[in-house]
Amino acid sequence: MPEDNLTQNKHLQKWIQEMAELCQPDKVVWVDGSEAQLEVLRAEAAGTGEMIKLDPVKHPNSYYHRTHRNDVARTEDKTFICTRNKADAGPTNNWKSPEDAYAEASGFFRGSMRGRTMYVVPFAMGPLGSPFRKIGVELTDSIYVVLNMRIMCIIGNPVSEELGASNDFTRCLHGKGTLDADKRRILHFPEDNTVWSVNSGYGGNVLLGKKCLALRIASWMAKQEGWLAEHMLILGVEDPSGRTEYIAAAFPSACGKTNLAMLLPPEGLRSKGYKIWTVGDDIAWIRLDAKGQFRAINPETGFFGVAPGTNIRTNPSAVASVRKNTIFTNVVLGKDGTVWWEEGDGEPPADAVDWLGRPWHLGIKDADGKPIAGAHANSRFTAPFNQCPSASPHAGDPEGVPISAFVFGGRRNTLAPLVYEAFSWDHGVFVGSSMASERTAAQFGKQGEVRRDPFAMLPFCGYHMGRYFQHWIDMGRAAKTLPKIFHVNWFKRGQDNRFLWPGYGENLRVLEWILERARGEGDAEATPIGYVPTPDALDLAGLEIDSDTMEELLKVDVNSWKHEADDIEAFFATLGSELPSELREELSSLRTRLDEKTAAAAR
Ligand code: GTP
Ligand code: SPV
Ligand code: MN
Repeated sequence: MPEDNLTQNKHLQKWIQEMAELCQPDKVVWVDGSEAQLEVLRAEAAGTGEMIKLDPVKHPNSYYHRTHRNDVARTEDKTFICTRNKADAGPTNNWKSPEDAYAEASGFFRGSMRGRTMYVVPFAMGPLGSPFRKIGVELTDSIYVVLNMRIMCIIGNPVSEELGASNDFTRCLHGKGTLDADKRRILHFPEDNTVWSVNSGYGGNVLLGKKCLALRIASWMAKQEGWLAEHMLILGVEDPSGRTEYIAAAFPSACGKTNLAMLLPPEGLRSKGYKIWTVGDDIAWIRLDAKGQFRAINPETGFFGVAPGTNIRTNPSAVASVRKNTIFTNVVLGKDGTVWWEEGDGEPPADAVDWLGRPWHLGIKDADGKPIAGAHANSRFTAPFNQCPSASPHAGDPEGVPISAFVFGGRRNTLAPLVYEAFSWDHGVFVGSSMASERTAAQFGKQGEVRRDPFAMLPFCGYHMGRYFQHWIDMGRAAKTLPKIFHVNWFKRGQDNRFLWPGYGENLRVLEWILERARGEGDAEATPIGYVPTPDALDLAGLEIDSDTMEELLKVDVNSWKHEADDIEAFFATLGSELPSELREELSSLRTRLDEKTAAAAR
């Protein structure tokens, strides 16, 4: 049973006591964050098989972990916003009343930690002492969670010291339970500053500082307190003159945030002298400073990145980041203590097991003759931020970095051009609000299906989406310097189903144009959907791409966009009277511009 002297904080003491009475752990252990204690936990997890220690030479201080086969991605249908009024969660969220949610989940938690240890993990999102910083405490029965939290945020005594006697912390309770998928619940109580997660062991469901606190709870706080909590990467582009400008970009899960944040300039542009600085790869907290300028921090201290597709050509910085002190989840494991994944570097280990623990080799096929992937498509690495060669020296700045441009993007086979610029702030908010993308392996559901994912926040906005759009409009009114807003699509495909754009490092060519436009330079043509680069506006030096492909990439097909406008209208209709009138007007202006284009073509 809990020891009384875990903490002097009365609020924390009382809550730990209550949760321990509910879950009935054999022991309650305070995680102080020290290396000595973490070593004990690593050894314990390696002893029970919860984690497998990898080859200490090839992967120093690194571990392998496998989640349950039914527990490999976020489960949006088991994720709820629990507010007293259903309307506050809005139509895009699953809702439960707080009473029902607590009652049901208490049943799942009751006695679930018998024979287990409950770890108390104080954690901070954002630099200690920063005006952005929020504190949480996660109670969990998983060492895997503790070790991941250690990489993803600041944990332990420095955090509890900063918390002091305050009651201002997010109460996060996680239990593995039985991993029964039907009884899995990821519950958010923004009115109580509380998160409960039960019957899961997968990243986004259990590292409660990440999507649960830093997006769902934080977006609620941000609305009240006048700031923004966004599913955005942050990167700095240092140009040949030595000037660094920062971009914040929202793409849905598994749509390229980590890759863009760590971009390595392609040869043609490197010789010009560009350098990219990584500030964050998944979450941005954004505030207006005293001068009315948007500034952003990355509240995390690590990467929880998609493994498949990561290799020395696509993302050398990620490869360097996972060299040591890394946890690999659901990838291929070699008997020699190495790991591998599809489209990774080198050959897979000769004697290997797949993410399900079955003997596996490259080319192995299932009963229907389909190749079996060794790593799950949503297998991940957890790696410390400061191991990234492009880590920005300003990533830990307590005041954040100034943002010059916001970028939205999705995974669209067709329709959306490589890049376009919004006409104004409100039009940019419209572009963000009407984003859509194909579903990926990062969430359960039909893969490839196009769905609306406004601001890449559909699974992460902790309140009514219509009010969230209004908040973006209001933030623009409060700002004195307005960043320009852009939309990108790296994923347009040709007739042969191949990607038209090479992507990855070559995306810098698009960022260069974005920053030129943000400064009021760069050539563009007005189209019904926004400004698109003129044929010569992008620097394509050293890139082999023919003009037909570029034309296809930058094309705005008026008829297809008319269908898109209908689809946007149908989505907007689900928000009812909470849809800001500004966005209704933007939709109608888009339609007018499309009709004018048709009329002009007919003349
Ligand atoms: P989350 O961590 O789920 O939020 O994902 P993310 O947005 O950080 O996506 P990530 O960078 O991990 O990329 C996901 C997948 O998209 C990987 O398989 C990448 O290889 C692929 N990808 C990333 N950038 C590009 C690109 O520019 N072009 C193409 N074709 N694929 C890309
Ligand atoms: C995402 O799905 O957007 C991720 C991974 O970044 S998770 O932490 O599982 O949400
Ligand atoms: Mn993400």
